[in-house]
Amino acid sequence: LRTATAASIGLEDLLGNGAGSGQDPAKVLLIDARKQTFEKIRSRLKGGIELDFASDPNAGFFRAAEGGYECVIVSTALPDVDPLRLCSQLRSLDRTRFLPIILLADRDDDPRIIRGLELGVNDFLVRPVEPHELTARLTTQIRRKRYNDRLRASVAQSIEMAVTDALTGLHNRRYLDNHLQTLFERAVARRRPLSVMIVDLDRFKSINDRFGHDGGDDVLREFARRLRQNMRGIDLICRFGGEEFVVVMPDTDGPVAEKVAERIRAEIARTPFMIGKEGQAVTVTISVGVSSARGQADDVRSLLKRADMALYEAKKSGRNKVVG
Ligand code: GH3
Ligand code: MG
Ligand code: MG
Ligand code: MG
Repeated sequence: LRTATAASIGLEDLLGNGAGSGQDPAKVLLIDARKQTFEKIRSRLKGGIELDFASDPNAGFFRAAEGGYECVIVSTALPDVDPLRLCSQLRSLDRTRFLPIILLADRDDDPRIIRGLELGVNDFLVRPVEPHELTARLTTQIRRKRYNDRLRASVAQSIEMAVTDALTGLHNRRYLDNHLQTLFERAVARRRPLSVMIVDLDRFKSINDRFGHDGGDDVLREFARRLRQNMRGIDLICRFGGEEFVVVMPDTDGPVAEKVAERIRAEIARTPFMIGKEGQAVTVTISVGVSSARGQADDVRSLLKRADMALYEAKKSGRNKVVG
């Protein structure tokens, strides 16, 4: 699974990745009206930090939003522009929400520094900038940002893994449990149709028996791929367990859902699956039970129950069938 490695990064990876620890240089953007300030600050920087410069606050804002920077220094010396407004704009934009901001202010500018900190500025520097302090404050912000970025990515990937089936990459049952109710309520409230199909591979035990568990896994993966290929982006496709799959189709009534199911059934039966390294061709068939939401009086449990009963009918009456 693509997400497995990144999600398993340890605390050491997170902490060891700060600026100045042999990693990529950090790009920092200075927004200040005077080129002189830029040259002064750049000459006082230690290695590991690359300083860019924007003399125009609007241009600076857009460059910060384009990404690639790990910290931005906003100077209070910006004619015609409120530097604090610029800071709060950076804070409110998705692209720059987590970008550290350091306010560069004059010694007697306490009210503005305090206001900046209230607005979410991360730190401040006071002119004239002392070289060690400059590097220390920048390094702290860059290290914190790198740590937070990795932590955020790791949390997002853990969440994704918790709702993803590792074998097929489809959503898992937990995801379905969380989302079907929402999709159902939305459909009922908008008086839109909603259909569900439960798909079960026929005689799957015998595929395992003939080709081993790995061969069976190949079939499940390939089936998931074909299922995904045949459904729309708004359909919710999940591996319910074992060799059973559930597809939720918003904006789809019963007759259309049955047509979709029939198309998939025919495609699966028509095109053999290639199993194992030698690529043995195996014909696989599926049975499908379809049900549709019946408005206010209906609920998710009975919707699934009806699809399951239809599936049972399909199995009982000979398999390789769709029952609605
Ligand atoms: P039917 O047509 O009645 O559905 O027959 P079946 O053999 O498909 O039915 P059954 O539900 O009895 O068997 C399903 C088999 O699927 C049993 C189980 O070993 C196998 N299975 C469940 N999960 C996996 C998996 O992740 N990989 C593999 N290879 N097999 C699995
Ligand atoms: Mg079964
Ligand atoms: Mg089966
Ligand atoms: Mg089954």
